[in-house]
Amino acid sequence: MTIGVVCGGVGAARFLRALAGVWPAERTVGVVNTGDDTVMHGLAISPDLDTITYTLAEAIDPERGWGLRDESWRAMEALARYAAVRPVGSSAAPTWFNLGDRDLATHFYRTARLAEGATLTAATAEICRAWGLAQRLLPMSDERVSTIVSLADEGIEVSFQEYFVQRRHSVPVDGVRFDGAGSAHLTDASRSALADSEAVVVAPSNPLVSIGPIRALAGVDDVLAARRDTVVAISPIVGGAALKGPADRMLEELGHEASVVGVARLYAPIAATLVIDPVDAHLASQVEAAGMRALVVPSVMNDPAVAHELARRTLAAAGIVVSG
Ligand code: FO1
Repeated sequence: MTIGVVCGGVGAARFLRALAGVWPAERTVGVVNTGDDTVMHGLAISPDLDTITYTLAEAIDPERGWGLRDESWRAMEALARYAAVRPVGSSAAPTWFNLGDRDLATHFYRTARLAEGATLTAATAEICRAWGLAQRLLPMSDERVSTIVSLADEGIEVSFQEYFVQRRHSVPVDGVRFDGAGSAHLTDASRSALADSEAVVVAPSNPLVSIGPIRALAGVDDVLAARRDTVVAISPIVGGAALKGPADRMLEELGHEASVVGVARLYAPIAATLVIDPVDAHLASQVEAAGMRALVVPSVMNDPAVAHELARRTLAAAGIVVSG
C-alpha cells in the first residue's frame, strides 16, 4: 500500500518531508516534474528531482531552497575566465545558472549514467540510494519533455530555466507549452504510482509549470479522474500569493484567478478535495462551487508541527487515518 505524490520542486519536497512523519517513507512514491530539466555544460540537470532528494536527505540549502547547504562555488568562479573569451553566439560557459561544487557530482553521475544507456528512472533510483532516501522518486517520463515559456514583452519563447533563473521570473509571460509531451510517455512505474496507490496527493507546487507538465502526458488526467475521490490537492496559493516562485503572477498572466478558487478550477477534474489555508476559509464556498471539497488546514510549512498536521489531515481527506 503506497501513497503517490505528484511533485514539483520546493513545495513538494517540504510536503514529502512532512509526510515521512506520518506515513512510512518506503511506501511513498513521488512522481516528479522533469519539464524544468536542462543541459548545462553538457550536464543533465533535473532541478525538481534534486531539490526533493537533497531536502529529504536534509542536505538542502534552507535559504535558497535548491542546491546543497555549505556549498562552495569554485567551479563557477573558474568559469568566469572562459565566459570572458566566449565568441558571440556561443552559449559555452553560462554563468547565470549556478552549479555548486558538490552539486556538480550529482549532475556528473546522472549524465554519465544516461550516456551509458541508463534510463532517468534508473539513474534517479541510484542517486536516491546514494543519499539514503527511503522514498521512491520517479521522473514523470524517461523521455524529454521541456517546459517552454513565451515572454510577453520580448515576443520570444525561452526554456523554463531561461525564464526562471536567467530572468529571475520577473518578466510577464503569455504562454506555456510542454515540448515533447505529445509523444513522451508516463513511465510504467509512475503510472502505477498514480493508479494503484492507496491515495494520491497533488503537492503544493505550481499548478501550471510544475504539475502542468505531468498532466500534459497522455493518460495522467484520465488515471487521476478515475479515482478522484482519493486524490487530494494542496493549494500552493495562500491568501492570493504563491508560497514560493511566480505561480500567482503566472496564473493571472495566463488567464486564471490567482486564488484557491483559480486552483480549484484547474484541479476539479482530477481531485475531489483541495486543502486551503485558514486565510482563505472565506473562499471555501467558491472552491466548492468550482467542484472541489474545501478542507481548511494551515498549509504554510514553515513550522514542523504545522507541516506534520498538514500531512496527517491531507491523508485523512483521502480516507487514510494515521495516528499521531
Ligand atoms: N535557481 C536559481 O534561482 N538560480 C540558480 O542559479 C539555480 C541553479 C540551480 C542548479 C541546480 C538545481 O538543481 C537547481 C537550481 N536552481 C536555481 C533552482 C531551479 O532552477 C528552480 O527552483 C526550479 O527549476 C523551479 O522548480
